[in-house]
Amino acid sequence: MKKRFYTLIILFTILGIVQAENGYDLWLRYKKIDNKILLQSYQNKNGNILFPAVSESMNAAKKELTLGLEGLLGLELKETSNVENNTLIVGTVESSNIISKLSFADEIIFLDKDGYIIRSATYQGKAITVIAAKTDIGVIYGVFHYLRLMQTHQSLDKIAIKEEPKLQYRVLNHWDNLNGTIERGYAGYSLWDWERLPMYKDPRLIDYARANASVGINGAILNNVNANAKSLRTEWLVKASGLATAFRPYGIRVYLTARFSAPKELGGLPTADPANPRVRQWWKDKVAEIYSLIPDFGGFILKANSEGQPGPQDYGRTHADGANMIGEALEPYGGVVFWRAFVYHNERHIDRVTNGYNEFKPLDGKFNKNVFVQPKNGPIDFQPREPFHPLFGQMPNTPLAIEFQITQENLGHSGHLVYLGALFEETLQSDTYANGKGSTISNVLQNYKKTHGISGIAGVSNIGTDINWTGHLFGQANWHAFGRLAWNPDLSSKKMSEEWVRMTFSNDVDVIKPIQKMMLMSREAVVNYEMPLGLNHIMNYDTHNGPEPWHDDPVWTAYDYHKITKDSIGVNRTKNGSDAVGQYHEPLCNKFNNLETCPETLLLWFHRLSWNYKLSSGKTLWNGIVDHYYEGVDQVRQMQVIWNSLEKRIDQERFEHIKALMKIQESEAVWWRDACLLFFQSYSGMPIPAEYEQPKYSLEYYKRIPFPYDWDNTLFFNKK
Ligand code: BDP
Repeated sequence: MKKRFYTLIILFTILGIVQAENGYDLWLRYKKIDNKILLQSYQNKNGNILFPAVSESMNAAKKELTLGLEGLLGLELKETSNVENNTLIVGTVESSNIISKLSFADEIIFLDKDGYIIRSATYQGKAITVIAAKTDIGVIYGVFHYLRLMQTHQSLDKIAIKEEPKLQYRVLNHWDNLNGTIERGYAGYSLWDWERLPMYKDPRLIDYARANASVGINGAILNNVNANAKSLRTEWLVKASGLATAFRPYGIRVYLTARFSAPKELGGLPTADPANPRVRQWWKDKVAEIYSLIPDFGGFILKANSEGQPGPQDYGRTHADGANMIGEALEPYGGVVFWRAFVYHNERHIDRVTNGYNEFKPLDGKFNKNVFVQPKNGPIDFQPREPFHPLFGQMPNTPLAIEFQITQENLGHSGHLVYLGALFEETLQSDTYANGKGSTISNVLQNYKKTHGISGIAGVSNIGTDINWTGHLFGQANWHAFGRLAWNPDLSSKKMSEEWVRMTFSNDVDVIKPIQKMMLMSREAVVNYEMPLGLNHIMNYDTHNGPEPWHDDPVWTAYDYHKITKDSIGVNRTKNGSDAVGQYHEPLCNKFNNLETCPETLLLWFHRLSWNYKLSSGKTLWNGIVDHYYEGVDQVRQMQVIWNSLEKRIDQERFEHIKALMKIQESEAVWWRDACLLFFQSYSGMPIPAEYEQPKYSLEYYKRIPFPYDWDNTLFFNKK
């Protein structure tokens, strides 16, 4: 028996299985620092620790510090009661006598509730390092930052860090159904084990909370925006309270989706009209019940009068009427409402791009003070590239929270490596010109804190039960980037990607540089091979994976999005067209309207052009489109070469995982390229230049090939 055990160990070691990493530990791997000099200096700084932990959150922070020091430095957390040279002191002014006596104690008291200071200081002549915060949750954030300094090999000498989040509500939006499936989720099933909750709390929930807290996320919206009223029934609320208990020490509040018709479906009322006093009372009672179970409940998200969901317009009321009813119910408890602005009419004569603005702009200033209106980053629907949503900068009197999608619904699901840091950054740094130059979306979002006392951001999660959480290991980078940007929307994707690679793979520049290069080129690659030059919404109708620019049925057609004919392609959204440009402030309106100044990346979004239109390169539009699709595939192939060159530097399991997925990405990029170009060619009649590798199959083949994933259509819009 013993012999067999040893044989197995030897076998596993040879196969590299023992050392293999499956990605579960995310960016919190805490592997021993391999640089001897650094290790020594870190060990010196962490030999004595003063960390009186008096609350659940403090204990969680201390546990994390212990884990980090053990892993990174091979040190046990040694607590001391005397301050000696090189003591690390952690806590708040209340929890630590010493912190309360520091020269910068006042600065700590005036920090934001989530803020923290990490500083090298002296106390009674002894050199100390302090991690101090105003609240216990701030201590957690500080500890994660401190560990990150070591994880990314930064010096612990002369530290002077002061951090406060730039946005207050930093939430992950899970599109999880009550049956455990996830709408647009590509990493397994929901992490919420409803059946065994609230008695059994999967330890994974703690790791989920740790990961979120490590990047500053402080809210989890538990269920799908395509709502099921059942989630508000008492028995489900009790279960949700189990999740709230698990997350609470890490500063994560839970939120629920509210189905607007719940007063009818659950309360038995004949109506859900927000003007009806019984309906209003129903929401008040429901909210009171929720707070009795979850005292720090965050609030609700609502998708109303959108894609078939019920809403106030069913009763001739406005979005503001509906949102305010819910807002008023939550207000006494400090809860908030995220009221989504993702609305569009399924009417072909109306330009969908203009719908959100048209419905919400007239309501500016009409919302209760605890209501966020939440537009998606762009005016259509999470495409590889969109201009920013025109509501940003146009709702000065209503706090807007931006919604990004982290799950790659339209960007290759979990089969493609697409680093979204670049997409998020592009949007957040877009200038709305709301108050002249420099009114970036980031600034617009932050400013609501000053004007309305609340500011927020939401990301549609890409997390599921897959062992590595996100299906594609690089999906972790998108979760990380979202969180980091939620805390500080002005971080650069370059900086975040470097940090993530250091923590996820290695601090060796020969690993960092190539991986970063792949990440930073990947967003432009997906734009190129899926929808270049402002093209959009030409993906498969059901799965949203793979090309289907030919989709055309009486209800929905891709033709509205590309409007292809034998002469031209693109949508005229100029002043002479649908005038979507008119929804942007000057000088953007004119910039987009004018062909000479419209960024080429958005050309066909705003303009309808003939195939022979001359691009800035001097090439015709047709040849430009062809070039972009080919470039996209080339970029993926370059990424593949880069990844394959890292074989000896990455553990085998993660290396092979990415290598295999890169093959899928390459073949699907070719699929996108060839199918789209053949389809466009069937109108333009123009050739794909002979020097390019020619499509292997016919357009008919691409129209016929079965979509590789037979997505369960019954989930769509939560039809059950
Ligand atoms: C679309 C998704 C759909 C969502 C909807 C939304 O395809 O599954 O329910 O957005 O955001 O992109 O409400």
